[in-house]
Amino acid sequence: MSNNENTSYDAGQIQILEGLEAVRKRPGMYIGSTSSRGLHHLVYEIVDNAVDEALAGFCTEIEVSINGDNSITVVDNGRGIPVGIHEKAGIPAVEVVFTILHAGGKFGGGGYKVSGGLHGVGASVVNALSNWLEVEISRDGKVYRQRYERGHVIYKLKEVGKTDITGTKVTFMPDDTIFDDVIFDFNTLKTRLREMAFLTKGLKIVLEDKREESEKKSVFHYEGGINEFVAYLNKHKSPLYDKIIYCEGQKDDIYVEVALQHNDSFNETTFSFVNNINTPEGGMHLTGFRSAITKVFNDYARTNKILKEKEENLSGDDLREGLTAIVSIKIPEPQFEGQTKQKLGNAEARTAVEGLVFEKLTYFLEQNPQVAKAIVGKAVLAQRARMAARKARDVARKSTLETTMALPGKLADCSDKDPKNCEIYIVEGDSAGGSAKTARNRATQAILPLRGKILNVEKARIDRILGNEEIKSMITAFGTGIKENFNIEKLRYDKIIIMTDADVDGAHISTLMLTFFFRFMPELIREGHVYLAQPPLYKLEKNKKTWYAYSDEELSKILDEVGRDNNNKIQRYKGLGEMDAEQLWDTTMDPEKRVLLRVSIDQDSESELDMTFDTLMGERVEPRREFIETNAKFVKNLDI
Ligand code: TSJ
Repeated sequence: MSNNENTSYDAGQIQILEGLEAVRKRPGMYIGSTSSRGLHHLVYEIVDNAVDEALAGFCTEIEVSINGDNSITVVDNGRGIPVGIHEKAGIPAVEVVFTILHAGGKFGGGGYKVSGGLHGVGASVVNALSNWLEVEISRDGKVYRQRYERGHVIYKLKEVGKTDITGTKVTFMPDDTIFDDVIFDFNTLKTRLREMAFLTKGLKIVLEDKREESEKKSVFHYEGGINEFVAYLNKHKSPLYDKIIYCEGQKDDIYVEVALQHNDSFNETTFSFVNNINTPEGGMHLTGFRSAITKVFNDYARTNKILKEKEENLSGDDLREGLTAIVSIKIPEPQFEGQTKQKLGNAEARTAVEGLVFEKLTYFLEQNPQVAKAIVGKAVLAQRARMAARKARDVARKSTLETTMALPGKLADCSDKDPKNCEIYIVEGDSAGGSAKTARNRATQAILPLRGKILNVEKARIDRILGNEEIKSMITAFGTGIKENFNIEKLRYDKIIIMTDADVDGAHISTLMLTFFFRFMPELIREGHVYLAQPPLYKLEKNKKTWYAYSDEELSKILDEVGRDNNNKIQRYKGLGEMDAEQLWDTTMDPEKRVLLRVSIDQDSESELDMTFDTLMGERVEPRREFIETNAKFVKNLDI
């Protein structure tokens, strides 16, 4: 009998190691990547388990520390992971959690699990990808401990002391042979943990950096939950009304929470979550939210005769102008769809959200007629602007006799018609545009010169934006259309390259263009079609040889190599216009030699990015400078 048990234990052990070995062989399959993003996912994975304990109602506080040696400790005050022998596995339940793949949260009853969504791969994955991991559990008056190294058990679970508290503490050191870089970034963790705290009202999350030189601490604790999330997102904006509208409730086994407030801007900022996981592609819960908003306000506007009988309904877009909202649902078995598995597919989520929001919002508007009037009033203005814009577009279309939209006159197009081979340079200023036209490879490189600063789309309504010449030229040149009519298949160029002077003004112009792309054609950025050209800052000539430097450091390095003497002729480029066509080609446009920066959106902190654009493009001057300096944060290096 005992012999038998031993055999199955060994067999089990072998399977376990094979499971964790698979994780070490192909870490990307489990955590997405071994980049900094994957590294930080290890922390979220462990924290998610503690948040599950909070959702189950047994944990009120989670503490996350970046330790001096760059290991991570996560502590909660929950019940403590069970330590009894797991029936099937024949080992303590806690050991199952850390050594068996996909065992996370699979025992213990009921409740919603954060784990099981996009990450939620389980604590065993973190264990497999750690140099070492230690777990300490306080429960039933005792403290238990176990240690693992690269997933292997170092000693059996043992009792190490007595206690009168309960909870779980996990410390791990990520494996430096697996991750590109094992240094944790305080701000990255801070953003995600803040979001977790907003989404789990009442839960206190503390983040502490204990590394020398960088000691700091942040505490997140929101009794108001997503209400406070909306207030936070609207912090730098002017709300249209004081209250934040909040709907909460349960339909069948789906728990729904929605918070919203309009501000006086023209953009919508809605973030949706399923079991605390961001769903940037939306899905059924978001669809339900949107139809409820459209229906409730149109009903209100009709009932109160704000819309006359013969007038058109307000569109969803009209009603969502200036809307900031959080839609958060908890659902026992989420189905994720789409290419990136980030879109909620459960049809019952749509009915749950739509029904709940319809009911609660209708009641709220009856109680708060001033708020209702403010929202409907803004939507009516948006509707008028939308109709004016449509009229203008119709006129524009008629004047070109319904042929395909004529390409802008300023565009020097390329001759190759296969988008895969083509790129378009958006160039600041006519003179630089002229050099670029001379320099380019006519077959594959198109040039679109833009005059002066482009319109700040954060501060203009749609009719003005679509009336703007520079913006019109970009839209027609790209061929994709915008917003919900955007179609990536129609993109006429594989690369869209922004080329501006390497100074503060140039950075500002780049940012204005990125803002436009982000608001009107975000897929362009998401799918990696947008780039920033990198013109050099210096030219160095010596003994008939030429070097170009793209930064002060690089210039200094070159000078060290060639010798710092009187024969050096250094030119500092103040703008693209100072380069002749040949220089522009050699330094910035030749695909063989140039360096491009590919623009990307950090998916894990899209709400922060939205705020960045807002602070940058709003009135306040102070935050603007800050952004230009941190611009590179959402710009990723890419050598081509
Ligand atoms: F990820 C992890 F496993 F490493 C981990 C789990 C890390 C941390 C910091 C906390 C946790 C965790 C797990 N905290 N609390 C729990 N709770 C349970 O595992 C638990 C406790 C009791 C019962 C029960 O039915 O009595 C069930 C469960 C799942």
